[in-house]
Amino acid sequence: MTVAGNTATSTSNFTVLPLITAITPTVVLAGSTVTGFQVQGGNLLGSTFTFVPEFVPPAVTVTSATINSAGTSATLNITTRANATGSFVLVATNASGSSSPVPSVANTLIILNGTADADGDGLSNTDELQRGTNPLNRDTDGDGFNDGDEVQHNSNPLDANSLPLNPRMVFGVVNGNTFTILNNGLPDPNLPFMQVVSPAFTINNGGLPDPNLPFMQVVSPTFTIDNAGQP
Ligand SMILES: [Ca+2]
Ligand SMILES: [Ca+2]
Ligand SMILES: [Ca+2]
Repeated sequence: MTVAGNTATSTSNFTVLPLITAITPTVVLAGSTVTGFQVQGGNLLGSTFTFVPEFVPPAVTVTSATINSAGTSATLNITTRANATGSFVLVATNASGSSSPVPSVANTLIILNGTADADGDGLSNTDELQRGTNPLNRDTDGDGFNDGDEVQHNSNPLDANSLPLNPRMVFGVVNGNTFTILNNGLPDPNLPFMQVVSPAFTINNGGLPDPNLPFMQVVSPTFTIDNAGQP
């Protein structure tokens, strides 16, 4: 036989098992039909496809499978049963045997409940699959703002360069360029933990005010908290 241009010989017969190297998509909803489910791999000719573990009734049903002539890919149509959630491994079986049933990123299909929010980012799993965000990652584009906050504040959760116009509204914090707290006093050993003991206490916020801030937030570039009283 020839593998990757190298010819190997054997004095005994051996079989080449079906191999699955990738599936697309890897996350689907319970109670749905997926057409054009893609399988990549090798030695797939003559294979039938099943998802394990197999339940009665089945959680995932393969309704059709078309394998390319090279045996390197297949296109399936599948349906998932309502309320059947969890992880399932796609296994290809032909006359030579079966592909690995060991779960890996290459062969594992995750089925989610559409109305749930698996990653807790404020968007339902159904909403995320429709938007193209990852229902298993709070921050799909990795820009520090979770998917639900980005949608709520009109930035693109799929573009790390698209940020909420007013990050303060998301985090509820001051984001000025400079923020300093000076406390020159020495701590009093008799005070409860974490109380301030200095007669003067200053917070210097070098950032510019945001006109969109809610009422009662500080808008001066510099503000001071003076604690002259006794604790
Ligand atoms: Ca979510
Ligand atoms: Ca998400
Ligand atoms: Ca984000």
